Amino acid sequence: MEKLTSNKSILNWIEEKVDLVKPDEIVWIDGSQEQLEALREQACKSGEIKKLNEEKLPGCYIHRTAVNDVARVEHRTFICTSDKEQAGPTNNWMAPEEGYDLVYSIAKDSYKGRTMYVIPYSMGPIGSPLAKAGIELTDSIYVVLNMAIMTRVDKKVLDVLGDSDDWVRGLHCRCDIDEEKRYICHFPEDNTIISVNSGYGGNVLLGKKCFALRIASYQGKNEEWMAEHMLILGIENPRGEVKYICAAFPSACGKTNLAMLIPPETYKKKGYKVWCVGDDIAWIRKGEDGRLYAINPEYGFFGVAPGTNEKSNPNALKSVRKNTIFTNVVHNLEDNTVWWEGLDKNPPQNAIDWKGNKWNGKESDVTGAHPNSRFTAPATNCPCISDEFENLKGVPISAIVFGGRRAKLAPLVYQSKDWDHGVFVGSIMASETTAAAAGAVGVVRRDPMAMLPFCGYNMADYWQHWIDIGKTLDPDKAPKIFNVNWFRKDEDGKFMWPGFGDNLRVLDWIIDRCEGNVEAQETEIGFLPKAQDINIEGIEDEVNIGSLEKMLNIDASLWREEAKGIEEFYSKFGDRMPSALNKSLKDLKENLK
Ligand code: GTP
Ligand code: SPV
Ligand code: MN
Repeated sequence: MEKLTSNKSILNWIEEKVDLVKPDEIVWIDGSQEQLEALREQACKSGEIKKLNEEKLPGCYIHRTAVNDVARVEHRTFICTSDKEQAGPTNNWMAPEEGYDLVYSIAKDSYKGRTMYVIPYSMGPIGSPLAKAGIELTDSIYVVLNMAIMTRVDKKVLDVLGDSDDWVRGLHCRCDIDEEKRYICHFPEDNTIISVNSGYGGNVLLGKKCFALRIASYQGKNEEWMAEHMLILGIENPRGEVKYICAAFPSACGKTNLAMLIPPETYKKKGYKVWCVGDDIAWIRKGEDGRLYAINPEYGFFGVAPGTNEKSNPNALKSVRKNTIFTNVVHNLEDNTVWWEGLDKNPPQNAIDWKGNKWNGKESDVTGAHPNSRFTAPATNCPCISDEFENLKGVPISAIVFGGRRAKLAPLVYQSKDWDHGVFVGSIMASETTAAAAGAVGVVRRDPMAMLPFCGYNMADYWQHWIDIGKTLDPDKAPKIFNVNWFRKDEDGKFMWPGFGDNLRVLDWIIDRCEGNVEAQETEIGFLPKAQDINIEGIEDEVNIGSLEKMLNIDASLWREEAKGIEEFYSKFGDRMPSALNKSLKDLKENLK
């Protein structure tokens, strides 16, 4: 088949990998609809995907991964740098030589009898100064079809790249989906990712977490930009002005939901609108006017299915009504559609669950969809996709928001004192774990900037990078930094804040703070809203000043405990710890005395 480029660095690398994995055939993916359609047909024939009801879900497919392969595997994810210290205490590390030996020995000959698909893709709008190119080699059509939704797969990527070798190398081998031999290895010094023995999204769609966060965070450190686990949304006020916010929450903690939120009735009536630029990843760089600008490097949404419904996220639901791939959800055999827990109160009675077993929703005591089941949908399907989604320069950021799941401790919202203190607020993030990664669910773990599993280098150097970026910004132009917690619970274990669309009420306060339109009270941890400044018009039956005060309460003894946890965490980084963060921690402890 015709090669789509004459770029030597690409052709040589592919040749090397062909010698290693020995495919029967090589197919270059040009992103054309005809080619993708032929692949869909082929994958339907082999059973890799199934076509869903064309009337109800046009262009949609369902796929099941192996039962042992349903989430990211953080304990098998490695950063392979020459110096162990470069990876830092929060990453698994292997020496590059050892890493290559290990994955190559597993990948060797693994494409025999199979086809190698060569996927050229762009992270970010093609031609944007913030975009970067990648090539992924895979032996899975499912991966090709997902990459074609999640990234810009196009021959043009290669034309724009020309002879340059500034592109990220990705090799994915399904092998035997053997979890004992599953490795996701990153070689930041070589712009290379190698993933073996998995077929689950986060492990194999190499443009996403592997490139756009782990490799890109490392590139950003060296090139004065930032790659963050953040959604990007625009809030349009009744005057038609749009302010952009980036927000970092850990996996399965509400980024997609917030990015697509529908304003509460009272806001809608006044003329507020919310626009989605991105739901998972932001690449951020200083623009010519001195402000920070963000692009969404992705082209689609790889969203959590369970809990997505007409009430929680109608825009996500509309986004998955066509040209979407569903993974590990319930296959409803009654009408060849899909279902998941929390979609509605009518589970199908004649269905197949995520494990491939017969499933009767009314009688079964096991869940039908995996808690980390996902949809892969084109961003352009989203009814509230921003007009700026393809803007090559990105959108100017007014506020950065951090947040996590904390049943106690963290208030509904607070603001940092300045940029450096904001970096501290991000660095002390912690959250109860979710099903997005293999392992126990609901345990509080420290997850700075929601980047714990995604930072491609030493976390202390990453914090220093944040501080250094701040130094290049005029304080008037730097985004203001906040922390939110939608997940605080009362004594009965119930969420105190209604969340979802009502989160706009908190973003409204955040924007008011950025514009200098509202006062705040200074506390031990930062600036908090006065309860009466959070607009609860229309939800008075769920929230009142008294409950807001509880959500905004700072329990000094809990925070003193927290400070100990932070200190212990910081101590892992030794003298690499930025002094500004040590100072903020010292101030916090002093304030809590
Ligand atoms: P990743 O794709 O893994 O990065 O996840 P995400 O951060 O995009 O999370 P998502 O928006 O998919 O939400 C995950 C879960 O959190 C879903 O079950 C939601 O129902 C729930 N959730 C989202 N927002 C809220 C909220 O404001 N309040 C509450 N209580 N739950 C929420
Ligand atoms: C996450 O886990 O943060 C995700 C899904 O967005 S994955 O692609 O698996 O990383
Ligand atoms: Mn994510």
